[in-house]
Amino acid sequence: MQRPVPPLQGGCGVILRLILGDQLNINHSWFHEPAKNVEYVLMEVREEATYARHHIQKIAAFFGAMQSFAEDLRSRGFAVRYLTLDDPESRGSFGATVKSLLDSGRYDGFEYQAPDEYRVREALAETARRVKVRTQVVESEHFLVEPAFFQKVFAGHKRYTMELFYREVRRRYGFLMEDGEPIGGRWNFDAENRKKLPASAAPPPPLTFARDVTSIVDRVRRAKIPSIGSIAPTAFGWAITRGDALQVLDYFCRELLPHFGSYQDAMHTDHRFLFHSRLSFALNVKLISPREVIEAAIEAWRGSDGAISIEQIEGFVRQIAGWREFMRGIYWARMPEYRTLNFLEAARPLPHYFWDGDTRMNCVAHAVKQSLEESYAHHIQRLMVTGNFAILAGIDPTEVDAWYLGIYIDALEWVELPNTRGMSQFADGGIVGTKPYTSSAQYINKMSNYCSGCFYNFKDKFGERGCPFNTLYWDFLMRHQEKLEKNPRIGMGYRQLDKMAPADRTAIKQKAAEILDQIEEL
Ligand code: FAD
Ligand code: DLZ
Ligand code: SF4
Repeated sequence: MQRPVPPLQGGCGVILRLILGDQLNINHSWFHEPAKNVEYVLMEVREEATYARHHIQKIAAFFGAMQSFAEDLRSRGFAVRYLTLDDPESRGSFGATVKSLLDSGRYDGFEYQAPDEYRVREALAETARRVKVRTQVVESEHFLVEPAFFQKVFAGHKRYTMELFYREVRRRYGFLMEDGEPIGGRWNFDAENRKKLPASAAPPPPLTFARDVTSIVDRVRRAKIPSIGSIAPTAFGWAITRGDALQVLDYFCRELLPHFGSYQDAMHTDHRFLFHSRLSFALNVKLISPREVIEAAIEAWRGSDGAISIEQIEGFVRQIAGWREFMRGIYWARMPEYRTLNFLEAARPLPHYFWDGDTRMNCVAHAVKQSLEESYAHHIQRLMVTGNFAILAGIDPTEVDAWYLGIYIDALEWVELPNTRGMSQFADGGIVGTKPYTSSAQYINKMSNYCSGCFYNFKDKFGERGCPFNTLYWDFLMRHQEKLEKNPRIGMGYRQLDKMAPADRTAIKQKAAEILDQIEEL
């Protein structure tokens, strides 16, 4: 419900503070207490809803979370304007809308929190240059470390490594540390995080909500915003308020953390979420902070009296204190050129089944259909199924980025880009990771039950039903031999290739050419 904005008068020091859709942090110092002569604005704008072809659940989650946040602020006594997509004052973009509000003469100052995305940071800096009022940019007060910390960790180093960075973050916060040493005697229990889900395992269902977002979906449809995927608008399941997010965190610590690490990399046709937390959206829009998530999980681990083992908690802490912050560091160290990198010169268009899931490759069909229905796939589905296929097939990383940026509820460029273009597509030539994350069907079969129900044969690479991942895996190594063979982390692949009979190498090349020729029909 839209309540009237209290009458603040311009010309007497009224400040306009912009809150972006991913800045819903109630613990930000802006919100310690209602300030006189400060008006907050949240805005649904066409440009944000269309810079990628977003999943309808992603748009509903952002607008729903923004609306709830505005209501929360109002109930605490803050003066808030909420501009819906169809509000006549919404001018289609952050910059144009802010400019038009400021040009009204109602405000004497403009403040905003530093945006996490380069695109938006540039746009708002440009707006700030064009308006006549005093402008101030403040920190968003969310992340564990700032880009300067990242730069300091890697000063004098030839390359970035997640492990080095992660250790420094743990030292700084004392996460899982005792007397300056990592608890458990090791920094990283990754080797214990790779179990296949046993047939008898029954992961608990995800904790979901049943909010009615019909009015949002209607508004998006009326505005003819293109979207992908499906939604049940009367029973929207994602956490979109801080209260929801805290419940999801509590549920994770009680029900999922005990097995999180062990089955972190597992995939299963019957279990879409396994032991994953589903906290990425709430984290990325700042409903909840990385520090409180990590501290709650560590407390649950400590209180479990050994029932939760060290590899479960360390695996979780590493994702948030390590990977999430590391990706942000890379993004800000390497933008804007990062989004143009294409080390492997990949240029093929994304095949149709990324949009409809209609393929005989069971793993891809499952990962895509799930993504279209849930706006979610977990890390290994993103990396080792869709991402793996895209890199092996040589898909243009710009098309791959656009797909990931649109389809996932948690997708914001600062975290999507280093994960997709960097970690998954190796288009950065090894800035994020030390080697391309590619695999044949062997890995997918080891970590999932996808292959047993597949049209293709996971053991074959030559025949009519030979798994495309197998053929393309070896063909990829041959195609990029010049660029990759000196990489010590891929050495084993090339040694195996050396041992392969020349006739087999030729057969693989021929079969791969056929597969790529008929990529739309796989
Ligand atoms: P969990 O498995 O429960 O992990 C806990 C938290 O750790 C996540 O919520 C997330 O905040 C963090 N995390 C885990 N892995 C990563 C990672 N590699 N990078 C950053 N944070 C991580 N994550 C996004 O938040 N937004 C994206 O746009 C995004 N795009 C991705 C694209 C590709 C190609 C790949 C391989 C990964 C991507 N990820 C992205 C990382 C990861 O897949 C998601 O964070 C995770 O699946 C979210 O689900 P969850 O909350 O259940 O995570
Ligand atoms: C993702 C998204 C969408 C779909 N729509 C909006 C919007 O209308 N208004 C808004 O403030 N934010 C939206 N967002 C999230 C923004 O893209 C995100 O806040 C910026 O990119 C800053 O990183
Ligand atoms: Fe995927 Fe190949 Fe396994 Fe089929 S056989 S599920 S295409 S890896």
